[in-house]
Parts: sequence; C-alpha cells; structure tokens
Amino acid sequence: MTSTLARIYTSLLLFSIITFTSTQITAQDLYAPFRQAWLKKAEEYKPTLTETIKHPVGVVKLEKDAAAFQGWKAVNAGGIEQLYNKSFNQKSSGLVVDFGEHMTGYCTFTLKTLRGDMDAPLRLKLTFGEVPAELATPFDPYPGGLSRAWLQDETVTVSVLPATVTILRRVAFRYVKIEWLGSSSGFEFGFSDIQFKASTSVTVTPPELAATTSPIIKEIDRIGLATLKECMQTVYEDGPKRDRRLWIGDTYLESLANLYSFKNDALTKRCLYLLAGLSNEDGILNANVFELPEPHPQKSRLLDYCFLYNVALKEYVAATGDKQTGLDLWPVAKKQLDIAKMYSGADGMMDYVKAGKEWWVFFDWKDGLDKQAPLQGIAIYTLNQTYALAKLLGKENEVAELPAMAKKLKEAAHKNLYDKTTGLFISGPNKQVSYGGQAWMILSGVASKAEAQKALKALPAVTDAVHPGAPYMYHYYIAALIESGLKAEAKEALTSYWGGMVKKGADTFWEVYDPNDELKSPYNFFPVNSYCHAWSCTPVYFIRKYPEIFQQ
Ligand code: RAM
Repeated sequence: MTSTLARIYTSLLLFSIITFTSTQITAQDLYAPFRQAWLKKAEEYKPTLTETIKHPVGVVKLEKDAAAFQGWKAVNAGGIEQLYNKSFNQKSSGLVVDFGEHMTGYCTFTLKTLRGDMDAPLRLKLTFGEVPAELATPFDPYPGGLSRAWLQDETVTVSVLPATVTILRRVAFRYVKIEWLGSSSGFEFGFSDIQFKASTSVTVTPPELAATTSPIIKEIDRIGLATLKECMQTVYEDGPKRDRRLWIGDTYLESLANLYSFKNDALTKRCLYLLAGLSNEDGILNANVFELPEPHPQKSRLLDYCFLYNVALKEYVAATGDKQTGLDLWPVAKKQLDIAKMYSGADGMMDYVKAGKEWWVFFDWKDGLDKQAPLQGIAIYTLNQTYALAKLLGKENEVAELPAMAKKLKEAAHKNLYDKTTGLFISGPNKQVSYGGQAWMILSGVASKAEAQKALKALPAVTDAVHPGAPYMYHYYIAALIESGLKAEAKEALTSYWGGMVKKGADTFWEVYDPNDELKSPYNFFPVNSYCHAWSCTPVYFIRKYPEIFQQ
C-alpha cells in the first residue's frame, strides 16, 4: 500500500470511529432532544450584573485577641488619608484598608511618584480577606487540601508611574492588606486612590421586617441578605471567594431565601435549566457546574444533591406558578427518582452502605456522621416532594407508584430507626444519634408530630449526639423544629447559632461554623474556608416565611 493510500484508509477508519462513537453518544444521551434548548433558556435568563464603585472607609490594625473570632480583630486605625499621598515603603508595609462591607468584584488603585526617580520597578502584594484572621495567618507553607491558589494574594509589579492598576482576578473581601515587596531607594511613591467595582445581580431591596422584630433577628436577616446578595452573581454561586460555582445544594437553599427576599425568579430558573442542560448522558445530574469559558459540569455525582434538585424545582414551580419550566424539566426530576429506586431494598430500607460506596453522600461537613437515617429520610422526602411536583404539573399518572413507595420506606424507617425507649432516631450499626438524623426523619414525616417533638426536645441532653458541622445542616435542623411545631425552640436555635456569628463580627455568614472550634475547616486550613457562603443565608427564608415565629 502506498503511503497516500495508507493515509486515506487511516482517515476513513478514524472518521468511522468518530462517527460511530458520536452516534453512540447521541443515542445514549437521554436528554438529546432537549439539552440545547435547556442551555439556550439558561442563557436567556442570565442576569446583567449591577456594578457599583465603592471606596474604603478607613484603615484598620489587626490585633490578636483571644476573645475575637479566630483570635484576631480589626481595630479602627484612622481614615484612608493614612494611605493616600504618603510614601508607601517598608515601614508602611502590611497596612490594612477596610472597605466596611463584604464585596465581590475588581480592585483598582492608582500610584504616583512622590519624590525622586523611579530607577527600578516597584512590587507590591495585595491580600484580600473576608475575615481578619485570614490576613493575619501566613499562607505558606500551605497545609490546605484545596488549591493554594484560592487564597487571594496577588503580586503586582509596576515599571512606570503614574499608574492605574486593576487586579485581573475577581476577589471577594472586606479588608485588603498591602505589603511592600521592593522599590528603588531614593525614590518615593504613594497611593492616590484605591477603589472597588462591586458586582451582584440583585437589584431590589426587600421589605423591612416588622417593627416588633428583635434587634438580633434584624441583624441576622441583614447579614443573611448581604450573604445572599454577594452569592447572586450570574448564577447562584456557593461562595464568591470559593468555589465560585453553581452547586445544587447551595442553589436550593439560596432559591428558598430568594423567594422571600429579592424575588429574582429568573435566576432560579436559569440555574435549574443550566443544571439540567449539563447533566450526564444517563440523565443523572452533576452536583456542580461552571459557567466559564463556556457552561460545563464538574463530573460529580452527589446523591443528596440530585434529590434536592427535585425539591428545588417543586418549590420554584409552587411559588411562581411557572408550569412551563416545571414541564420542561420534569424528565430530569423523574429520572433522579431512579436513584431512590436503585438503592431501596425489598425491606423498604435504603442500602446506604452500597450508596456510600458508589456515590458521594454528603449531608454535612461533619466527620463521623452516619448517613443511614439522613439518607432514608431524604429519599422519602424526595419521593413526596416529587409527587407534589407531579401533581402541580398534572403528571401523577407517570409516577403513580410514588405514594406507595414512600409509605413503604417510611414504615421501614420507623420500624428500624426509631428507638421507642429513648424517643430518638438512630442511624447505622452503632445506633448513632445525630441532629441530621432527627432532622431528616422529621422532614420526611417518619416521625409523628409527638415523636418529633420528643426527639428534638431530648436531643440537647444527649451528650454524644452528632451536632451539625456547618450552617447547611443547621438549616435542616431549624426546618425540622418548625415542622414539629417547636416554634420557640426554632427561634432560639436560629438566634443562638447565627446570632453567634453576628456577635463574632460576621459581615456575611460562613461556610462552616462550629461555636466550639472556630478554626474548623473541611480543607485543613481555615483561611481557605469561604466566609460568605450561600448555604448559610437561610435565616432570611425562615425569618421572612414565618413572621409569627421570628418577627414577634
Ligand atoms: C463545598 C462547597 C459547596 C458545597 C459542597 C458540597 O465544596 O462548600 O458549597 O455544596 O462542598
């Protein structure tokens, strides 16, 4: 065979392999007929960001204080004139500028010569921090489990003055520490301006709370709104510092809070379509997706988040009456039910061991949390919520088996996980008692109202009960208290947990918060935690949905 012929054969062979593979892929893609339309809709509802120029409110000093959050506080150290038009040098290095609020966007500053000739470039480091301790803790050697690059320190080299420099990277912060790394001697330079272009897709101000609302609840609501506003960019981000992307679990809670505050239904709709459009070819959702450089998923199979997509869709349709979106996305919701079917045994119990081997079963950032009870509960909850969605859409006939299935799982849960002697729900081989387990057994309706009240009242006295690790799980605990009719307890739990963050100086609510371990980090280094995290904004939802509990 001549080499030309060989090339032709090779190309033909390659062509047929590619054609065959892509035909296979298309044939396997469950949503092939809809996918592009879903992504188009997601694009159509992409919000325009509102940009506002913000200026610093002053300069602060970082002071060690054992009583302050994570051991550090920011103390007022004067106006911004401490920075402007003064020589910036080794002595001023480490100065911290305070913008007075948490912001997300782009930083620009202007430098000018004050004296002498610039006979070498100058170099600065700017470190953006959401909380004071983040700026007081050395980043290196970096012990964290996530990329070091999440930390917001940027080095800038300037060769010619005057110069206006914009840091290319989008940052999320309140404080910026400026360090001098080098400049020529006999030459002085200074800052004449530093400003910030802050962005959000939020455009409305929600109504004031009732005048009877306690000051601490008002503060919790205000900070919750700030958290949500910062996370509402062109998608519901989980955290504007990290991971800066759309996660189903975070989106569910953000969309609930949004329903009762900013009411940006279009953003919820966009996110639901985006997640659907970027699901796997077998129809199962990915837990999170990115927008850039073009929308694409992170291949991530997180079991409880697939379920929560259905709940988020149901809540959206119920609140907005937007049946068209519900009908468009119904095949996705229906498909996620396969997960419940796949792992529920003949005895009505979810095979949590098998599920745990095959999936990321999350529920909370809490080591040692046994997932049996939470998984059984969320499965039942999802079956019920999806059936409610089917009813809203007139699709009950497509899922007629759901009520019986939910009943079977519910009865099995009660039989196997309810401890009549203690009145608590247990989970796993060691009969673990956890807040998460009680919460999900209650939200799913496994517990009667009397049992729910008994369990939740007994819980604080159980010394080895597994507590929530993050505000995310705290949400479900508060929801369970409300569901059980324990209104005063719900108010007290919300006030002490989120109020705890308020008292420790939170500008926005944190990704993880353990009152007994402020340095807790799922990533082995607390500065890489997100301190403006979507899933922590839900007091906004509770406070505004239940004024009779929280605004009296
Ligand atoms: C983290 C993020 C995100 C969350 C997932 C499960 O990476 O904090 O918000 O949804 O975990």
